[in-house]
Amino acid sequence: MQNLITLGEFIIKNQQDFPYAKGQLTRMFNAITLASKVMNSQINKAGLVDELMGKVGTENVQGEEQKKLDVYANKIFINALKARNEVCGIASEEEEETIIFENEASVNGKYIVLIDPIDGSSNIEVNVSIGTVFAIYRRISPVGKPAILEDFLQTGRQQVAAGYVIFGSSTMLVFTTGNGVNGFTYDPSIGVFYLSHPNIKIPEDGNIYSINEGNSAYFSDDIKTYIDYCKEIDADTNRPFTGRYIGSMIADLHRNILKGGIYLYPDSKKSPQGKLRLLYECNPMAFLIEQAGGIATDGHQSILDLKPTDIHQRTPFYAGSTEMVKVLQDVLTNQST
Ligand code: AHM
Ligand code: MG
Repeated sequence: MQNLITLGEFIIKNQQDFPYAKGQLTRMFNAITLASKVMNSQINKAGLVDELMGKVGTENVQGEEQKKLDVYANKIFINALKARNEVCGIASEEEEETIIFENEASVNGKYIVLIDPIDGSSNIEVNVSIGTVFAIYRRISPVGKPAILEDFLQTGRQQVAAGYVIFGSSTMLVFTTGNGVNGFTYDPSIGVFYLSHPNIKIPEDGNIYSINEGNSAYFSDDIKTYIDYCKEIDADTNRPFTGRYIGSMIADLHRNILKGGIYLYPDSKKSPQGKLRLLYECNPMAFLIEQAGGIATDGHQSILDLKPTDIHQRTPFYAGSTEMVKVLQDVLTNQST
């Protein structure tokens, strides 16, 4: 590590780039980092503590089984954000309805947070990387009153900040406030996040493709054509590409952002709208990827320009290195590869 700069110092030093009140951003990030530290400590003992492992026996609104850690993380992030009164509403993968705070302090909050508290839940029990992903918006409804649904249904372009925490071989927070992307690595022995990855840029080209190829039978011909292209031998374009798929979107994208690559979760006969959720998975990752110099698209347009109609809606999602995503876009618009 070259420069010992903490996350707190970095936010204070760079908050002039944030176009709104500085203390508010600091307090929201304090909430997110505090909750991340709690999660880090809990995840590290997940195999030891029964209360954290396994299923709750309930399903979330997506019809997916909730894991104990999903429910725990949801509670921790909501409570940390609620306690700081900057946020007037939260939408979470684990909550069917939006959470709209009605207490006097919170109705004056100017921000909305959309969050997937644990992404990659299927990996919890097998000690593989999982993460948390969040998007922050300014509310559009007047302060002083409870938030309204339209506050949550803004396009991804309106995000004022977004980020993810990856709980991997180390824990990292990666975020943007619209002025580039920076990554901070957590030192659990002293409880501090340090700037470890300043000004992250995704390589313009790469040779990693990440897709659940087991679903191939359900894919469109275009996606099958693109997968065949990834596997062809061609020295000029460094093919065949390397296949890497963790099954935690944050971990797959984190690797591809650092190394160069493309991530695909298409619509298919199995998942007609795709699987990933626009508001709290794809939008924040798309904001980060565009800020890092890459592309995130639903195959037709930038993810950030999609107009949401439902807090839990899904979208096809293709994201990564510019040159790689462009080739995919050519295939999807039926141009030759
Ligand atoms: P989750 O938020 O319920 O964990 O679901 C999202 C996850 C992504 O992290 C991952 O990329 C994808 O689902 C994996 O899905 P599949 O098992 O269909 O490949
Ligand atoms: Mg989840």
